Amino acid sequence: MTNQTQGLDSSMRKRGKLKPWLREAARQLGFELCGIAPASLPELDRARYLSWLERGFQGEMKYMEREQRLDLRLLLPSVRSVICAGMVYNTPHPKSVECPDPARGWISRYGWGEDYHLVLRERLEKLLEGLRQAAGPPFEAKICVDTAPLLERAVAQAAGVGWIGKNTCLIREKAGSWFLLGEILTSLEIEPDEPAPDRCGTCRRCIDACPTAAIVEPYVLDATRCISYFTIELRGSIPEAFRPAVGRHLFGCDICQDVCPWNSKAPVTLLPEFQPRPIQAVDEQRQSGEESAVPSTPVPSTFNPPLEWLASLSEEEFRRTFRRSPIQRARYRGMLRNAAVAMGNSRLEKFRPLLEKLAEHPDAMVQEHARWALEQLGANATSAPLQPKNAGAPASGLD
Ligand code: B12
Ligand code: SF4
Ligand code: SF4
Repeated sequence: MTNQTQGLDSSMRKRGKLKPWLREAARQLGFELCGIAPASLPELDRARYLSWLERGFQGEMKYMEREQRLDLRLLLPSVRSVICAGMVYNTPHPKSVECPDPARGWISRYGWGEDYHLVLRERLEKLLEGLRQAAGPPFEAKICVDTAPLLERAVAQAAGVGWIGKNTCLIREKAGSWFLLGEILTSLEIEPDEPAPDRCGTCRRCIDACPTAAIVEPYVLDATRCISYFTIELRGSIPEAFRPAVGRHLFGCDICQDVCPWNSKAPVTLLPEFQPRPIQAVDEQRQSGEESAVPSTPVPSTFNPPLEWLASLSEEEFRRTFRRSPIQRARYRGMLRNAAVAMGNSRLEKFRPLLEKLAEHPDAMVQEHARWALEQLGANATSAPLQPKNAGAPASGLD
């Protein structure tokens, strides 16, 4: 924030200028989007969330069952307003649907760089610091980024930041959906913004493109079918029926956003935090001339990396490479599991030695996925790789 915005006088609130100040301060801190929501959630969102839980769509994500999500006062008893901020993480790199090479794996766009929880929180702390100076009398506040029990998209929609699309992502005209959300709950009374209207219209591209038919109805996502859930949240085995449809995804999935027309001209960020990170572990190995099963092709970054690179990382290299990265969440064994599935789906014989090695891994889950992958090579070694669309997934709930 510049000195100009920091040095606001304490009568700012009375003059009704707090909101424009907030938007400008947020923008200077890198939040392209900012809006104010009232402290209570719309009734419809509450009902939809409860119905989602009743249908068991949270799967193993037990943290989703904490009903504090319905009452912001349980997070901050004095809450009167929520400042919702969105930060674009899109970069000029191609989309997953434009990168068909089966020998490379897809790490979802938000996973290329720094952990967004840290990036957003650090900046929200600065915003709050500025707000304390600008708003006058002391007030209470709490910062949330993703992990707090809060329905972030419902709150952001109420704050006019965007609308919840049929793919369940928050979308905004011109900005698309490649942005992440963070909030400041505050005891300050700030005039709320108008909720953003739904602009999905008759489009259903995301529903049709989802490889696992996880968007079971427009605006309703069964997380237990979503590749993002399988590759990041699930700690155990990926259900066999879904493995072919997981394709070459290593961490998360971007397909339902890649195909969204509102993302066709989405803005990009220059923030270094969101750019793909170089794969240092491999570079270091190369420089030191260490023998390893790393690929012979160049491995510049986390953008669309060769599968054998990930499958060859030691646990220590994994930790070093993904320090301060959201990929840590999937854990080492989870990423090996995902790499095995992707290598199996590639049907490429060149992965056989690596898969045989993973089939001997001390972790039983990694072993089992590697054995499954070897069967895929054996079953149809000469055929073309599976296409992502509904490949081998159980019947869709949409038909
Ligand atoms: C659990 C979770 C997941 C789960 C479940 C996702 C889900 N859709 O529920 C999994 C692991 C699958 C996941 C995946 C992803 N996630 Co996530 N995730 C969350 C988390 C922690 C909670 C989401 C939640 O509350 N789900 C519960 C359901 C009920 O909520 P909902 O889907 O928003 O449901 C609303 C609407 O669908 C609507 N609705 C329901 N029925 C109906 C019917 C009609 C007719 C209408 C109009 C509306 C409607 O009302 C519901 C309540 O408001 C949030 C952070 C947070 N604390 O909120 C991040 C969050 C939603 N995730 C985020 C991201 C980036 C992703 C991924 C893109 C990551 C990736 N590339 O893999 C994918 C996107 C997948 C997708 N299509 O949603 C961002 C989304 C940013 C944005 N612009 O929307 C969030 C907000 C994190 C953040 N702080 O930025 N995620
Ligand atoms: S599997 Fe991929 S396309 Fe389908 S809902 Fe999940 S993130 Fe979207
Ligand atoms: S692809 Fe179409 S239906 Fe899906 S979220 Fe985007 S605009 Fe809405």
